[in-house]
Amino acid sequence: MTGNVKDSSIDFDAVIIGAGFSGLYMLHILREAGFTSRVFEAGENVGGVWYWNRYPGLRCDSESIYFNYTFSEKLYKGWTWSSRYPEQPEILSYLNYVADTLDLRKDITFNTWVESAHYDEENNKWVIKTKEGECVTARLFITGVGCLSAANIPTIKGIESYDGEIYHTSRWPHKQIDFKGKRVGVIGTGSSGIQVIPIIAQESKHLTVFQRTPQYTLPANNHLLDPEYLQNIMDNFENFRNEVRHKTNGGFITKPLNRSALEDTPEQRERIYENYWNKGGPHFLSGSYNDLSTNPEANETAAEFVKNKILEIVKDHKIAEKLIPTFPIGAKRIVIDTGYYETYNRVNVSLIDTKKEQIIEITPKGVSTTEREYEIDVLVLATGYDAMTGPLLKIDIRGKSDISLKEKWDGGANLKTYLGLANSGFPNMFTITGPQSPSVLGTVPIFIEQHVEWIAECINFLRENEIVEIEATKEAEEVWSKHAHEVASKFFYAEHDSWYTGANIEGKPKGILVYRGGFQLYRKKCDEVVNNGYEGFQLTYRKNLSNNNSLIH
Ligand code: NA7
Repeated sequence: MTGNVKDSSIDFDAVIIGAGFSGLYMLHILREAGFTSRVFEAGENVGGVWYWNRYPGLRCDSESIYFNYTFSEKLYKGWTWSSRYPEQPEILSYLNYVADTLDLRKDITFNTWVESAHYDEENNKWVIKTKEGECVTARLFITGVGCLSAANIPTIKGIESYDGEIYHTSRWPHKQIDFKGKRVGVIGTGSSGIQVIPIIAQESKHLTVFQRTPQYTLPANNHLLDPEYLQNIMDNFENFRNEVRHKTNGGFITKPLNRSALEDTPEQRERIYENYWNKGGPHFLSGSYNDLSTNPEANETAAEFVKNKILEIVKDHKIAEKLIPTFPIGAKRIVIDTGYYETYNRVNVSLIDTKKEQIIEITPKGVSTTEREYEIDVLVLATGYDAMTGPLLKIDIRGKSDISLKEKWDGGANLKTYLGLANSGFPNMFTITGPQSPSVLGTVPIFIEQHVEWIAECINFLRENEIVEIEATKEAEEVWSKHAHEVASKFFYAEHDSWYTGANIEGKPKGILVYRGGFQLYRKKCDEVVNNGYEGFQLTYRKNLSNNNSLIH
């Protein structure tokens, strides 16, 4: 891999994990400010989740015009998206374009898995070790490991005995999988399943979908982007950037109507919902009535509309009934699709409701349920992720007194962070889009930019003020975690089982993993911390240290 340089130096100002959206920008901004940095990346190229996650049909559920960096006008204007919702190969090309344009690869070590990061209290440095045998030190340790990057591999009995081809959607091979003439099984009907199912149905001999929980999905209404529309954004870039960064949830510019769903007549509601359904994408929820997430009765009107759509689209009533979700709409992350419900009108597609016909085991030939054995040539696991905390807990991260992050969070049962960015007991460590930050509840690259810029400003502050150590206090963590719970409680479904709460992983304690206060409130809180002299952080000045530790270079 070109650019996969193993630097001869072993001491850096910052070590960053991950060469996705987070790691690339973090590296760039620190390098521009004169800090020495190294990125470790497990993949053989840049991209992060967009490198690993490449199943057919994969598209992002954020609109492409927002799904990029906005920090550089030149960078923004040097790239043209083709369609409303970007598909994975295009996102990956975009990140390669960024890495090339900013010449980032020379500071990235690819094909390298960070196994551990331990804080050396005596020298105020992080000691980072890789599976490949490297050991480096850094004043600052920054994780850009993604929110949805640790695959949830189901522990179904017999899975290791299966003789056919088996793929998890998040670790898709870097070659085309041939489904032609094959019997394919898909386990899981979240966003990944819902995107891959229509494509496999078209290519395979027969597709059997094993559905545990039906999910709400809305038509993406994807289309090619009008060059005039794009030109208008380019011509008004400064306004666009300001709007995206400071007035919205990272791109969801549609504001909800200023009224409750219950204020309208059923006919009026039908017209509103139909309008937003046809617009496509998540606007159905974010752009229609203002109380769908706070009032169960209002929520039920939107859920009912989608249920009726399913009954209208899916011709076989029995199949349609199986596809109707029974939980509040929006409680699990809303999915957007292209032709999902229509797929169940195909004769080569079967739908198994595994709550009624349970999966007993995977056999060498296929999937065995309480009813029968399904012979399967290719088995696709679309079973999602150990979200938010999962990617961090896969690494042996240890702070002061050799306490691991896992111990500190009690495996997740006692999850407390400061702003989702920092943790008490873990000085000089920052988690980009970490648990209890807005992370996935909006357009992720825009949220990443805010985190990266906050961290970079903080690091500059440390350098300018000869501060050797910055550490979140326990009190600040308590306050932040309480606030995260309070803002979540306004959403009547916030504790519903989903990957937002960790309930999708067997044995994982349920918690509030994402910050639901909104991006603008979050940004304001982060800015206040800075304006109040890094309130909630304990700062250790060099002059107060007996060992006169060296500063950030
Ligand atoms: P999700 O949304 O977590 O969906 C995973 C699906 O897999 C879901 O239908 C699960 O059913 C099902 N699942 C998980 N484990 C099992 C087992 N053991 N047996 C049967 N079915 C299982 O992950 P996705 O990858 O689709 O999407 C994640 C996010 O990525 C998405 O929200 C977008 O933001 C992008 P369950 O609902 O738990 O009953």
